[in-house]
Amino acid sequence: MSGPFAAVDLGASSGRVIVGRLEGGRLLTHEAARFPNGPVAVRGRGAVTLHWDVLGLYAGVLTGLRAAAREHGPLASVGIDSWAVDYGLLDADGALLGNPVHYRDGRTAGAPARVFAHVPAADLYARTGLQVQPFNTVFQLAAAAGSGQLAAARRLLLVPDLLGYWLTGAEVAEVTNASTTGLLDVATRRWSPEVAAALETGFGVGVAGLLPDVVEPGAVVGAVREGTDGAGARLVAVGSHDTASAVVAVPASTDDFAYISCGTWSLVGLELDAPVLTEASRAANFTNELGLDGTVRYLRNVMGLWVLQESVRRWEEAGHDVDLAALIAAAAGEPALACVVDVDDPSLLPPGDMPGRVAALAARTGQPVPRGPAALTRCVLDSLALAYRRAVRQAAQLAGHEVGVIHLVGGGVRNRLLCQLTADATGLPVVAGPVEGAALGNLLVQARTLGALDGPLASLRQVVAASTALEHYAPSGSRARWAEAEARVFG
Ligand code: ADP
Ligand code: LRH
Repeated sequence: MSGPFAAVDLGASSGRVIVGRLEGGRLLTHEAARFPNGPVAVRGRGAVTLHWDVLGLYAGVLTGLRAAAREHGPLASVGIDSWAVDYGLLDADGALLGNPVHYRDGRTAGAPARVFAHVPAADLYARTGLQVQPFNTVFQLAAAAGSGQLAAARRLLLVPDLLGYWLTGAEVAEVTNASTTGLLDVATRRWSPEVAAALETGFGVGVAGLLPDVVEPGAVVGAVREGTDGAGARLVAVGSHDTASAVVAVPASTDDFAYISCGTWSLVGLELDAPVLTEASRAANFTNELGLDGTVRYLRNVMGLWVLQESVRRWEEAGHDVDLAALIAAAAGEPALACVVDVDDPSLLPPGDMPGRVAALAARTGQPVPRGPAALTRCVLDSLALAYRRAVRQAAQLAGHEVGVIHLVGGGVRNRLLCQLTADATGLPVVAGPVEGAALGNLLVQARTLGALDGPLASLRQVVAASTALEHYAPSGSRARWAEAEARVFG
């Protein structure tokens, strides 16, 4: 069946429903719906908690599926991907216990250290291959230990699986997203009994009973129920972690590629056949997340365009109208590498005064503080490119994998200044596109599952290349200036 397929792709800044159809070896896409997404701060009895508006997102999904079916006819299938690590809890009746907590919420402060007291960090890395981020599901669960919600919970579903459950009634855990939890064994691609035991003994969290069976992308999870928008369509497990779907859609034609999935986050790394679990890899905080067809996504999280997004939000709150294209054009006119910061500094993770925090980082390293939005934007983009340079170089070294080209996918493709800076900083050619990488990867896995395509990952990538206008950036300028800037921040 050549379609129509519907990709539900929920990013941290927006959700979209994109319809695709295969015609003559090309994937033709149409955006059926787009809706905003972001943290909602709620003050309960105690501190403020950041949540996702998951019912609002589900309403957006339903509206999108309705529009898709109206415009393109009955849907053959639906696939859902979203950001990683966050989850909803269901009670014994299958009802949602509260709004999922946002990974940027502060409740996980100190949680990694408490977990490491029960299972040493090195052991956890050996089993799960996962980088330490305070928001990994395993740390969120440790932070939530003792709560009424966890006590009442009978099922834990990651966000895409939760939406799939509402559409079909089926409860599963898709493996690419499960691999971001810190609860999955990277070798067996199944839940780790050892990590579950540590959570149980250390925190009284009986996670084993909460977790559903793991499925690989390409499994048919169920059928969308009658009376629901999209009824009758099959729900296909895709790379339900948005980054996994984005990596599927990297239009690489050779093996020597690195990718940057560039949206709210920048996920920078390599596709490998096997995890890298060395001590050096752990020390560099590289992660081994799971990908399509048995692959490993060996990557580092770079804080990403979030820093710019959140700065823009701050300026708009202060009453300024911000036009992103004009801001980037102004940043292009600012002096290069005047000030660079470590964009992965933990101070930049929570929402808040991003311009102030970036300025504080600049001051801490004795650099001139960027004054005004254009200079601040230039500092953020230079700093992102610097972080990409380090991550690509370190991933290549740690995995013993040569890199000859960088593929950049996601909303950042639209930021031509960032694409050029990435080529300049790394000294590598950059191929930019597609913008909607995750949605394309999602659609292609559905198409293959329903028999409209066959063959390995490489053949799916050929379809992306045939369907997308790619932009090429050649490295320019002095590499020595980037080395000097790197030394300024990282010594
Ligand atoms: P996510 O999936 O995480 O929500 P996206 O892949 O949609 O993120 O990318 C969002 C980012 O893309 C924005 O933060 C913004 O920086 C960038 N972006 C989107 N549109 C444009 C544009 N027209 N020009 C420059 N950058 C853009
Ligand atoms: C990007 C992403 C990333 C995760 C983060 C929580 O959207 O899925 O891969 O680390 O969100």
